[in-house]
Amino acid sequence: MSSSAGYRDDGSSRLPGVGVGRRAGLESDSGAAYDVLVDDLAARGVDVASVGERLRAQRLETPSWGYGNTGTRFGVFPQPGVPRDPFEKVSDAAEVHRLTGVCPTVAIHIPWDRVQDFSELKEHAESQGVGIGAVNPNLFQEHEYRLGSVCHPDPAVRRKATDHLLECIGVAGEVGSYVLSLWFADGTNYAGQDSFVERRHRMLDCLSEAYGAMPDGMRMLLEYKPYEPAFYHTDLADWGASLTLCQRLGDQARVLVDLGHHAKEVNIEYVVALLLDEERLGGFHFNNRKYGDDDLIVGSVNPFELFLIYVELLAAEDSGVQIDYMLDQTHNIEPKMEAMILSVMNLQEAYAKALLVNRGALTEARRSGDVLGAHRILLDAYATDVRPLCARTRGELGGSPDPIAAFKESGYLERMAEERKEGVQAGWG
Ligand code: RM4
Ligand code: MN
Ligand code: MN
Repeated sequence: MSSSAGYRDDGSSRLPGVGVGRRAGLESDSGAAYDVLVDDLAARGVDVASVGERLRAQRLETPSWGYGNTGTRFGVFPQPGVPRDPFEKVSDAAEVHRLTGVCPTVAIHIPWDRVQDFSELKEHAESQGVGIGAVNPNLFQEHEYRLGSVCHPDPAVRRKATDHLLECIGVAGEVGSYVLSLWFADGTNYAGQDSFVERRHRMLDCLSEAYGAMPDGMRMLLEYKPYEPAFYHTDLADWGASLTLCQRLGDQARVLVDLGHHAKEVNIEYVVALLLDEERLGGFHFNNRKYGDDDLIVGSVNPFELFLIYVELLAAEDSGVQIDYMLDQTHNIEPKMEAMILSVMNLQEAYAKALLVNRGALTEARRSGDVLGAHRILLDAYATDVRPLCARTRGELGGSPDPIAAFKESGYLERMAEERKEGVQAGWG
């Protein structure tokens, strides 16, 4: 049997806790790979120190629901060690932060993460070195919401939905969060079922009330999605629907882009640029998809698209716009914490590559109409192996250069599987 090209499997390439055939050094912060990269970047005129500084400032929020059991409508596969309550989910998020150094907050979903005393959850998070981030109201599971929540034809159901939004604003206050992140399952399944415009007006009324109740400094993020669970129309179907509603609500209402929530051929980097130019991009839900809202590991399907999105996002950083970068994934068959760590690494790499784009040369190529010259400037950055730089960054932040290996070696999962073997694991519902 022949070995794959360029690799020898004589055992010398094995790292403890890492699968067979992995090259050593790619996630190492010391050694030749890093030095070669730095030399190469310096020769290309890259200011490596400032790239390092930007990388160290990257922040990514992980979702509490990404640590619990999830699945599809066909089934849910439980995994050993899965948290049983919001406190344990926060502990897992804190472990991801310890290993990567860039995930200091965790998003919560209410009622999935409802606890008796939210100040206790906040204290628990702080004791673990993290904070609570976006608060996500859940307006899609209760039976009253069959025809929608804030768009429901019955005012009593809209009242209930609005009260939940108000409750979540209160929760945000208790946990020290300044982000109310909204996704609505509202929509219809059949043509003629309800009036598009009336539903939109109902939503605007409910959201205006919630918006008015937000304290200073709190932001409302409005996520859109073209279909599912509604199959004929969704009340916030695309970026235009979210943007125009935000414009009606006020400056603290911003659009949230979830990478899984577009029709298949939509140019997401273009949407990002446009929303940034309108100063209305407020949040991101990172994940990846092949077909629908698959919630797979970000960068696993289309890493080039992710890079191009970051190329646009850099403009936001230059203008100082606040964007909350969050992961929104469900790890159905893959180990959850390892999946989260890999996602973070993929985001660090995409960001690092975007930072390497030679902006001056790009502007010049664009001005002179050098179509492929401009394109190749992006390709050059994308083709750079930035893993040693990202590894160095994690180490500098107190995390681990190779966080997946460190996670496996730590025995955390085995300990949790033992500690959490009694009781009911957290999951949807
Ligand atoms: C939705 C959407 C929301 C998330 C729920 C669980 O499709 O992406 O952001 O909160 O799933
Ligand atoms: Mn989402
Ligand atoms: Mn989604």
